[in-house]
Order: sequence, then C-alpha cells, then structure tokens
Amino acid sequence: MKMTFRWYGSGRDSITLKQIKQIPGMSGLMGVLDHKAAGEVWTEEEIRAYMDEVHEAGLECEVIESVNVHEDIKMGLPSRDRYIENYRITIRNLAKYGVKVIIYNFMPVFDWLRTDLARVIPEDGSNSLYFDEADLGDMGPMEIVRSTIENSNGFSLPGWEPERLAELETVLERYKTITPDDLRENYRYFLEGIIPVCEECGVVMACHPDDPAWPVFGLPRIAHSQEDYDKIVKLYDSPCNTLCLCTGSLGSDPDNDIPAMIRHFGQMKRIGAMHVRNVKHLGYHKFREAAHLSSAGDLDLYEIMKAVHDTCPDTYIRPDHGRMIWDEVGRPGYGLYDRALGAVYLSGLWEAIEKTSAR
Ligand SMILES: [Mn+2]
Repeated sequence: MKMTFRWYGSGRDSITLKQIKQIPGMSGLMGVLDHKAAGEVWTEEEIRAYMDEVHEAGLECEVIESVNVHEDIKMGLPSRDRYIENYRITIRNLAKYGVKVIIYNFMPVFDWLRTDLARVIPEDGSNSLYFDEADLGDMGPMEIVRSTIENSNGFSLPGWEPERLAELETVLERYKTITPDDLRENYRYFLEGIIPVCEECGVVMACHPDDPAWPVFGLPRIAHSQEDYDKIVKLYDSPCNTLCLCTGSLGSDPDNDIPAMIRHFGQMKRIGAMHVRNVKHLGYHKFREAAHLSSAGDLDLYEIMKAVHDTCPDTYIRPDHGRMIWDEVGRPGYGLYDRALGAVYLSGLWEAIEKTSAR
C-alpha cells in the first residue's frame, strides 16, 4: 500500500509540498493538472514542470487524477474521435514521466454533487461536505452548479470548472435521450480507443464511482454499485481496465457493502487505486462526510483496510476529503489537517493489520 495525497499545484492549493512531505508515511501524490479542460492534451512540458516540483520535494507521483473525459465522448458524438486521440496522447505523455495509474470518471456532467460544502457538525463545530436530496427542492442543475462555485472559497473544484457552465444547458438537453445502456456503449468505444495504448505503455485506468452513488437530475449514471462495476470491467477485458474504489462515494449508499466490494474486485486484480474516507448516513439520500475514524461514521475502516491488505495490498490509497477543522480555510474537502489525521489513522490500521497477520 502506498499512502498518497491530492495536491492541485503551486498557487492553486492552500497546502505546500513541504507540509505534505511532513505527514508521516506519505510516499507521494495523486497529482492533477488543475487548469486543464476536459479533452485537452496534457503536454510534456506541463507534466514535466509539475513532476520536477514534486520530485524536488522528495515525493513520488505515480498516480494522476482527473484526466477528464470530454462530454462528446460520453454522449457518443462524431467529434469524440478527436478527443479520444487527445486522450491517447495524454496517456503516452504521462507514462513518460513515471505515471502508472490514471484516475478518471465517466459521469455525465456532474463529477460530484453536494448541497452544502461547509455543513457544521454540531458535536464538535467542524464542518464538512453534506448532501440532502430534499434540499435540492426546486433547484435545477444550473443553480446547484452556481451555488457550488460561489461557496468554494475562491478555489476551483474538480468537475465544476466555470468554462463548462456555458454549454451546460445544451448538454443537459442532449442527455435526455441517452439511456444507461447507450452510455455504456459510448464507454466501451472509449475504452477500445485507449486501453491498447495503456497496455503498450504500462498505465492502468481507474474509474471513479458516481458521487453520490445514485442517479441525479435524471441523468444516466452507470458506476455506483458492484453490479455496475461488474459490467464496466467486462466492457474491455484487460488488467488496465480497473476501478478507483472510493469508499465515501460508494458508501453514500448504505446498500453498498464496501469491504465486500474491495474483496470482490481486489481478487480480480481490478482495483487500480483507492480513495478512503468515512461517511455518516443521516436519512434517505442524505449524508455528510465524517472524520476517518470508524466510530465517527458508518463505514468500518478496519474492515476496509483489512480487505485491501488481503486482496490488493499493493494499491495506492489517499485519504479522500477531510472535514475543515482547527479554523483552517481552504478548498472544501481538501484542507491539510483532517486529511493528514486520516492518512496517519489509515497507516496505523495498516501497521496493526500487517503485524497481526504476520503472526
Ligand atoms: Mn473519491
């Protein structure tokens, strides 16, 4: 298991590489080029600049996140071939700089969705990301995107790039005629275009689940259950076609048994990377993100780490979102303190599991 941290790059993150390096047990980053729009080529120069900085800080970067799939690919438009070719170039460029895993998603329009980015947790006064479907009320997709951008403390949020807003209405209209099966066929076409390149250059694709783990605004969503992922791994049978098992996203649905899912896909060697965090269920389609500790939420982090240990011990993990604690100001979900606490807690569980299972 390699413990990693998400970092948005100099000037785009409230956290420094030095701070990340000082978290015990941290091997490196799950990196991202935050300024790249979906469909654009990630150039060698841009990747090199990011990597040089990371390596200079004594950290690795073998995992890259959010190489976003252009909406035209998901909608199956004729223009998709151009964007798939760009994606192939990006894969090759990333491989040249030591990237082994690329995390992405195939969610229409919304990367993730919350109704409150700073919901105060009454017990201790910290705050975290929160979702209550009832709060959506009459809010349409355009309004939720606007309010999300307004409440992000001036930081960009993954998947909510302002430049995507302009075309949102057209895109939403188009999706009305796309069924989940159509979306899966478009997904297959995408995988057929890119997985051979991954096999050639030793890169694994890891698909991040829908967040929350159910359909929103009537859009087709195809990655939020074990059944869904069984279909995805079959779309293109290759060790390079894997999932990024995000415990918090999948865990927003109490019906998803996370340790069982890790064992299922871990044994198949189809877990390329993991995001590990806890979630507190508050009712039907209502939850908040919780501290990592098992007792703080509804997921059993010991059972989760044990399943990783038993079936996919070489995977990359990062503490996913954290709460905002100790008056920290930063990008919602991506502060330093709570994620650092989470990383060290997970490393502690890992040490205990390793030592007890070696006996
Ligand atoms: Mn995640």
